[in-house]
Amino acid sequence: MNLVIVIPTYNEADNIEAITAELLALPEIKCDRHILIVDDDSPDGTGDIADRLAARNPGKVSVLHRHEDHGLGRAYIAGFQRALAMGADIIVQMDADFSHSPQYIPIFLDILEQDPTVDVVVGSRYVAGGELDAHWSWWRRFLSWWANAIYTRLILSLDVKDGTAGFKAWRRRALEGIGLDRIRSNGYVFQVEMAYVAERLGYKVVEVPIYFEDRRIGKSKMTVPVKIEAAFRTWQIRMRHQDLTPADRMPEAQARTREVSAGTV
Ligand SMILES: Nc1nc2c(ncn2[C@@H]2O[C@H](COP(=O)(O)OP(=O)(O)O)[C@@H](O)[C@H]2O)c(=O)[nH]1
Ligand SMILES: [Mg+2]
Repeated sequence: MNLVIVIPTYNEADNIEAITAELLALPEIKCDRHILIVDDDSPDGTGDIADRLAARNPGKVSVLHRHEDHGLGRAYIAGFQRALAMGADIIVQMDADFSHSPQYIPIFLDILEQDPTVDVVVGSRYVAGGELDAHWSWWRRFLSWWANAIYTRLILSLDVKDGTAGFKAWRRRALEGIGLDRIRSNGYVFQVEMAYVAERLGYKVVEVPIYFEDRRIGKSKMTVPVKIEAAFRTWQIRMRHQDLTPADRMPEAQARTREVSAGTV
C-alpha cells in the first residue's frame, strides 16, 4: 500500500525539516510512505529547504513548487492531483506546524485498514476527547467554534463535527470520486468544501478525536481575505453542490484519464 502525506507550506522554514524528520521516523507505519511538500514560493525559503530534504531522501520526499498566487485550497488540489498521479492508495493531509501531531497517522491508517467501508478519517477537535490548545487566543477559538458549530452547520447542515478540520486521511477512491476539478475554494474554506462534497456524495466519514496544539514556531497564515472568502464561499458551496448525490461521483476511469494528463512523478 502506498501512502502519500501532503503538506502545504507557506513560510514554514523553521518547521518543515522537523516535521519531515518526525514523519519519516514514525515506526508504526508499515506501508510505503512518501512526503509531498507543496510550497507556494514561500518568501522565507521554505521551498529551498524542502528541495534539500528531497535530495537527501530520494523516493521518500518530493516537492511541488507552485508559482501562482498562494492559497491553501489551490495548493492542496495540486498536491492531491500529484499524489494520485504517484499512485497513492491513501492520502494524508496535514499542516507543517505540528498542530497536527504525526502520532495520529497510524491511528487513521488502522481505521482505514480495519473498516474497508470508511472513505475518509478526520482528525477532529470537536468530538468527545478532541481538544483545542488553551494557548489559542480566545478570538481564534471563538472563530473556529463559530465556523463549526454555527455558520457551516446552519448553512450546510454538515454531519461532521469538525467541518474546518485540516488533518485527514483519504482513501484514493474518495478523492477520485469527488473530482478535484469540482472544488473551487482558494483558501482555508477548501476544507469545508471538501467536507460538504464528500458528504453529499455519500462517502463514509469517521471522526477521531485529536488534541490540536497551537503552532510552536512561526505565524498563522489565516488572513482577513482568507476569512472573507470563507464567509461568502460557504453560501456558494451550498448553491453549487447541494444537489449532488452519490450518483454524481466521478467515474474512476475519468479520474484516471485526468491523472495521466496531470503527469506522473
Ligand atoms: N502552500 C500553501 N500552504 C499554506 C498556505 N496558507 C497556509 N498554508 C499552510 O497550511 C498549514 C496551516 O496554516 P496555518 O497558518 O498554521 O493556519 P492555522 O493553523 O489555521 O493558523 C501550514 O502548513 C501552512 O504553512 C498557502 O497559501 N499555500
Ligand atoms: Mg497552524
